[in-house]
Amino acid sequence: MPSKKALVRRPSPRLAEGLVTHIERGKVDVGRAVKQWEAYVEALRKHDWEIIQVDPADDCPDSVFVEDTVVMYKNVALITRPGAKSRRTETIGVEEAVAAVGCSVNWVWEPGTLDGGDVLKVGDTIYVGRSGRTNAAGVQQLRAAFEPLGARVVAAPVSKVLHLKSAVTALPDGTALAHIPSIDRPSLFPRFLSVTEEAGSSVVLLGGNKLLMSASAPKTKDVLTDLGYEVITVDISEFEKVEGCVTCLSVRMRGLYA
Ligand code: CIR
Repeated sequence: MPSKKALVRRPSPRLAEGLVTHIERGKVDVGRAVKQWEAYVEALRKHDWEIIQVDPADDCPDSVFVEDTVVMYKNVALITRPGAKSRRTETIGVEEAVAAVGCSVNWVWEPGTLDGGDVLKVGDTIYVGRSGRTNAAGVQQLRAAFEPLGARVVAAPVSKVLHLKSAVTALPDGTALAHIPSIDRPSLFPRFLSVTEEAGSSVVLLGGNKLLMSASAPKTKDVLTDLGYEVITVDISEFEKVEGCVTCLSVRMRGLYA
């Protein structure tokens, strides 16, 4: 069985100060968030993911959203340059963690900005959101890093939500799982299944037909279960209050690393 590793990072005690851009700020219960995070990590572990904990970055309120700091393709880890200045130092511990796993490491440089939440991989197609966080130079640098390795990079305007993956992720067969009202250009995705709940557009592929998704999208869970998927839900309400979704709490690596 190919090895499955997931990077995660324990929530900062300052999580409640996390950035909020497109939603009303809710009151975050940090103690509850830590319990939810532990259950999320346990769900990955239970489905054969080896957990790699990045050193916590307690001074960075958004550091639990580790997905935004690195993009993996083949054996290369592209360390991002997050669009929000308050998040820039989050990459330091992540760099160490991916190097320790044996990845080749590359970086996004100024003036580029890129958040991993804007990067959706479907096989060798890499969709990248040109969002409030990811700029044109960031898109260009992603292309320069991964196209020589065999990726096809497709840029997608994102104006209605924080990140591309706030509105669309992909099922194991490559079908885009999409909340259409949140997507600027749905026509960029050749085959999509539209869902009515915004949180329903975000799934983590656990392996085989198993999907991990937020408990706040019960109708989507029913739709996906009815299509033959085994859906595991986790309560991530405290992270949703600061615009997090189920993908952003981990970085999944499949097989190709050290
Ligand atoms: C932020 O605004 O950066 C955080 N409060 C939320 C980041 C969520 N990341 C993600 O969905 N990939």
